[in-house]
Amino acid sequence: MNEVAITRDQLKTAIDEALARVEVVDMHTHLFPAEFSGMLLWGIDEVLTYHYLIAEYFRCSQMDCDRFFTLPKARQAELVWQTLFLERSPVSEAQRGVLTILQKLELDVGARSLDSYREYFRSLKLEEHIDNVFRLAGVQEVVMTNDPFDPQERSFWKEGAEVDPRFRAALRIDPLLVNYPEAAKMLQAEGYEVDRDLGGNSAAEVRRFLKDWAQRIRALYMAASLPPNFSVSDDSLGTRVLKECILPACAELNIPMAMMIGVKRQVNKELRLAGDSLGRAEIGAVERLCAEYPENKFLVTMLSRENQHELAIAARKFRNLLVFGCWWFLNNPSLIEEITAIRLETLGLSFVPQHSDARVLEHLIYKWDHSRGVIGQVLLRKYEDLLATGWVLTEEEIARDVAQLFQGNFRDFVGR
Ligand code: HDL
Ligand code: ZN
Repeated sequence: MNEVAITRDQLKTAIDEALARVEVVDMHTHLFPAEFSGMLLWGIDEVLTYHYLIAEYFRCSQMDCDRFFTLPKARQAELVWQTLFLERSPVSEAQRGVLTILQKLELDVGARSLDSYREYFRSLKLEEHIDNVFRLAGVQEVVMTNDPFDPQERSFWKEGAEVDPRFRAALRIDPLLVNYPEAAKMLQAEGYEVDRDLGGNSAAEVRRFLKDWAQRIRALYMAASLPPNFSVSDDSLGTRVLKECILPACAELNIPMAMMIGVKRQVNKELRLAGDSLGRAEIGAVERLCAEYPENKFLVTMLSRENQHELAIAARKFRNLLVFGCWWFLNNPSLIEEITAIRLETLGLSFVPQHSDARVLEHLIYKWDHSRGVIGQVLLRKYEDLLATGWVLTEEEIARDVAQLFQGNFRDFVGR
């Protein structure tokens, strides 16, 4: 080994530099390229009306929810800014994220001037802004959430939209799993001979639908979010669709199935997109799928803190299982730190530490800045433990490890 060994007091700089240099593959977002006109959310008013902030706004406001959502987006943003930033210190992760975005865009955070921030965003050309945001966030590629059940998105793909190569696709198919009879109506309308009971030739036709769309959008994986009571030991329609349609199609295409488990949809319908919550799920469902379908690859993230240790242990048992991200309500410094330490201690470097779940373009800036900081601290502790044994480390090896975590593991697993 001809590289220079680094000392304990050089570790932090080496890790920080490796994290700053690595170009992340962000494997789950809700972003779209500029050509999907109108579907990409960006700018300060979209940042301020992110559903994470809407939930926090209603904790501090007695405004009627329905009335709030009838207001123009700009007015909603002003109410959030006034309530969560001017009337109280913005200490929550989502609130702090807004300020990190402004700071990294070199705006005057101390001025607290929404008008001046709006003036900056009005001056931008979207294509240049996308380049700048990817650069600031250190992101090479993002994977979208592409919903074939969304008429607007369906028409884009059917028109053969040329897609910015930085935006990769994932086929999102929740309705097939959580409400197959309803999903079947759309498939029928699209010319697939399925019936609402998955009888006759329906399973083959659902597989054809999945393969058609996965190939049309060049999906890196298929994905679905699943409830806390997700189970595969029943013969429900959802389980049959998973076992007879989705997994065979994924195996044939050699792409993973991503399962995002533990979401409790719409516990408070008044909050709309902000109305979802979480629950602890049953890890046995993940274990049974990985064991019974060794020819399939599973990307799994779970929403409950209580599921994290057992998910890491499940990944120790099945190499066709790749654990990813600190999803949604777990995407907070205290939990990223705890979860990343569990994963490094049980899985070494064989996991994907984070995805942004960015819904608004500028989220890439704050979510990756904050996560790099926390993950870097955990890596520092682990490398310090290594050096304490007399092990020798080089900067090149740290850069190799960081690239594996933030790019390589995902790319190797999806085979792209
Ligand atoms: O189902 C999902 O993909 C979740 O990430 C939801 O979109 C959720 O609303 C979200 O944006 N979480 O960050
Ligand atoms: Zn998401």
